[in-house]
Amino acid sequence: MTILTNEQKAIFDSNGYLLVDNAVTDDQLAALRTQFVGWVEESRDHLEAYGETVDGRARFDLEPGHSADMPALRRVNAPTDISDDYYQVMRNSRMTDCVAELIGPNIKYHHSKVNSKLPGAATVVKWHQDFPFTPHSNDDLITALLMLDDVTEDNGPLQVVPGSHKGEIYDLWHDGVFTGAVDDRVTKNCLANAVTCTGRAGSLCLMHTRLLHGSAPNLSQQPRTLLITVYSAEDAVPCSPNPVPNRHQGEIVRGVASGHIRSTPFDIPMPQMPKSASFFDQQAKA
Ligand SMILES: O=C(O)CCC(=O)C(=O)O
Repeated sequence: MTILTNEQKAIFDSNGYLLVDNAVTDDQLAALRTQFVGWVEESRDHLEAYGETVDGRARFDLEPGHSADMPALRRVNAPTDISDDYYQVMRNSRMTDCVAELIGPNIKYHHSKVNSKLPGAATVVKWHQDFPFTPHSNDDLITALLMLDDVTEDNGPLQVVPGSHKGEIYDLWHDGVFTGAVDDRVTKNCLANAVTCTGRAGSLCLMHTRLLHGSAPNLSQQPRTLLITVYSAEDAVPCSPNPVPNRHQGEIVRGVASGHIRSTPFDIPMPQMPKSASFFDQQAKA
């Protein structure tokens, strides 16, 4: 049985993202939420980032101002390494099925993290594309953002630029420094073309790896917690180390290991190379 309709697949192809309701069961959602509450409780015992991922980096990251009384856990790296509930949802949920229907049949796990924006959290995610963080031999990669809380216009929702996955890959280096964000001119264009992704807890935003996206601070009284999971087609081979190394990277979660490598030539702009007409320039001309 398929989950996505042909119309939904066409929307993903043309917009570069797709919102899907009820991407996990109620039990799965409850288990993910309960586990996260447990991690927040645990964070009360710490004053700085703690825990260890497979490469020795901190697993739990804290917002400035975090305290035992006002815990502000903002990131859990590789939750699938330490929670069977998170691992099972990554491997075996409607979310996994949706990804397989879009870039399958053979799908590989890359990494995951939980991003939390507590009420009043200043955390901003600047506009960027994911592909430069996880370059592969082809761009059949999906970032699946599962809402663990209701996401509204006010609690720091994800924002995307529809169709931008068909444009260029923007430089994240400025004046010789890697900023992780596109430049001010592109940011301005993103804000002018942004669409906000809201939904009930359990909803999923499936995002193409080249899609321009960002998110604003949480100015509301409601938390905003996202489980972010990156999957690739099995024949997409990583060209750089995993930014969130984990025990399960490379596991085939749907289909089979064909061992094939498929590559696509990319025009990833280098700082010294002239840039081609941007997505926005092309939009203006259309
Ligand atoms: O937490 C968010 O709102 C988005 C996170 C994101 O874009 C990322 O981690 O690449």
